[in-house]
Amino acid sequence: MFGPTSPSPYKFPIHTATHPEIKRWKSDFLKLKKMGLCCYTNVLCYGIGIIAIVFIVKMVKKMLLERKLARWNNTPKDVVILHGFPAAKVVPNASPFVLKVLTFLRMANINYKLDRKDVFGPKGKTPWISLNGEHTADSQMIIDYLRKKFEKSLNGSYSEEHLAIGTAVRVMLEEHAFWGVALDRFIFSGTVTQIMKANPIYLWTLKFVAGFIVRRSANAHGIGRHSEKEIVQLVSKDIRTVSKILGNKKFILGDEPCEDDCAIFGMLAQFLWGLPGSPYEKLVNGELTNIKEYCMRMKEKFYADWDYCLAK
Ligand SMILES: N[C@@H](CCC(=O)N[C@@H](CS)C(=O)NCC(=O)O)C(=O)O
Repeated sequence: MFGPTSPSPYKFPIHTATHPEIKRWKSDFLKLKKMGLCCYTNVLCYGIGIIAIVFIVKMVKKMLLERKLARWNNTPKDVVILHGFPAAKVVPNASPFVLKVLTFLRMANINYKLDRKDVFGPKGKTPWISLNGEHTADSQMIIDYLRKKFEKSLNGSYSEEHLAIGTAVRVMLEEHAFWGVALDRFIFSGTVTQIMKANPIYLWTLKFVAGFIVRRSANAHGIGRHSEKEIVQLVSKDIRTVSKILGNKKFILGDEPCEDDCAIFGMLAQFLWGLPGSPYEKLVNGELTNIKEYCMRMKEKFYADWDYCLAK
């Protein structure tokens, strides 16, 4: 037991502030404190730096977007400018969403012009349109906007119940089967380099960059986590479902096309013409004859100038 009078078990008096060992501890402690402070300061500086860079990038992006939109503020009155990719060698547009809007414009007899330079719009995607100084992005929002603006309803006398079937088919194709197009074109078969008209360096860069975006987005969606075989099975099932719903009808709901036929054609045309050599092309070119006939019918009705569109 130690008491105030018992001898210290330590070899030196630790309470002596001047003892060299204590002095060294003190200085080590001060050094550590300094280092810690430095560490905090560094983290703070890096944090501020990163926030500043993010802010600057956002501002520059915003400025560039404003400039881009300003270029399209004064266009001919009531002429829709449809911004999108240039025509591919095999379809008037390799984006099913651009082809959808293009088909709508033709179906509704609305004057339009194509712009192939400012491809990506206010939401960072294609298509988008400019009309009388207003800009709209997203194919479905574009169609909703144009329908109201030009008072064009393309849904004829179809009942609400019928129209709901068209919408369900459209959404299945756009939100699910679309990944079959993107993954095959940029990752599995990589046919984007075959179907687009551009120099090889540009095309290989596009394949690499867009391939990275497609892979990342498909993973976020969930479908990209399956194997190629599983994805082909899932997407083929979608196409078979459309084939069953279509049956012997001329268009998705009957003898006349409806608004959703624009989107349905925009996507099915990719499977038939836009993915050469893919399992989907084999499916619609072989077994699912009604899908092929449907595409041919839409093509004849709305693209009498098909070859001209491809050559432009
Ligand atoms: N929901 C959009 C989809 C448009 C879309 O995904 N476009 C693709 C080209 S087919 C795109 O711009 N992708 C670029 C990206 O995701 O960053 C629409 O209907 O317009």
